[in-house]
Amino acid sequence: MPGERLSVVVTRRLPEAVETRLKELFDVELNESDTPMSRDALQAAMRRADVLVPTVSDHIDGAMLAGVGDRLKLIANYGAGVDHIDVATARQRGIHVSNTPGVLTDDTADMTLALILAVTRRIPEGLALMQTGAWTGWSPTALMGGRIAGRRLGILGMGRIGQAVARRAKAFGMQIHYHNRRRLHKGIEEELEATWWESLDQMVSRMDVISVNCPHTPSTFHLMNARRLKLMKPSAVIVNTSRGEVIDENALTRMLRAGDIAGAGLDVFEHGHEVNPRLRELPNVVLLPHMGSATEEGRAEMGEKVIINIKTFDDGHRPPDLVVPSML
Ligand code: 8YV
Repeated sequence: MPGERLSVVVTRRLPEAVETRLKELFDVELNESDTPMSRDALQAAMRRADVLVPTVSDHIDGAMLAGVGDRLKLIANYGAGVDHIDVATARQRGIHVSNTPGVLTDDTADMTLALILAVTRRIPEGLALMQTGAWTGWSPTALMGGRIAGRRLGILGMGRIGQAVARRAKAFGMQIHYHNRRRLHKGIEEELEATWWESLDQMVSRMDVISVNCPHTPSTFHLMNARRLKLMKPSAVIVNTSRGEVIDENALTRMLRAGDIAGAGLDVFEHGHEVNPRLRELPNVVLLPHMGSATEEGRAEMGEKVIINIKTFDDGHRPPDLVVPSML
């Protein structure tokens, strides 16, 4: 009915300012518990909402979408990655899906460099020494890591975030290489002094650092499988700020334990927050709790994007960050 406010269900607590603005504009139902909603609660919420604002913690598959009725019209994801949503089925059912691209690029790229440095310069080991009081003073041979300047960085997935990683890594003196479905325009390649590898196998076998920056899709699942991980130089390290599913985590753990790969920096895991316990035991592994986009600024801007997408949809237009299956 004209003038009626949209009913919006938000599945997780968002930054306060985002929640306040959402409440000013729409009839908002919040999940107050700050833990993900159960599957049943989520499906029930989707039945009574015009718009759902989910996060990466909500798995919205075809079976779930089949039982949501006709009311839901927009899934305005709070996040860039949409691999937890069956976008094709949503579209078939007339439900739009939008996301928040662009605003978390710099933060995620910063975290990628932080992981590269943390692993290669052994920062957690130094931190542990200080925190336990075990440091006995400077030594010429203690905690020697590897210099990243001059090293070859192979970026797997050269979208917005991959390119932002390349810019930063270039400033650190690294040599930029990449594998991507599509080759970059010549101008960008020249700016980044980036070398394109059509063959991922060949790139992987020649790099000192691999950075995973591609989304998780059916074609990128386990792209870094046991066979490819084995192609890495034993002195090389791998970092992932994208999605855990792109790396075969068990194979990676085995190789790290055996010393076949020198180290890893992981912000994301194959099974959500269930991290392989063996990974936690390894000194050459830096683990972070999916915090690549966790800045005050980034999370606020993600909220603004969600609001713009809902408002534009409410005004009868196509949400600016509409995700269509052909983009995936
Ligand atoms: C977000 C992310 O914080 O946007 C993404 O795809 O992976 C994260 O950095 C998260 O998805 C919030 O839903």
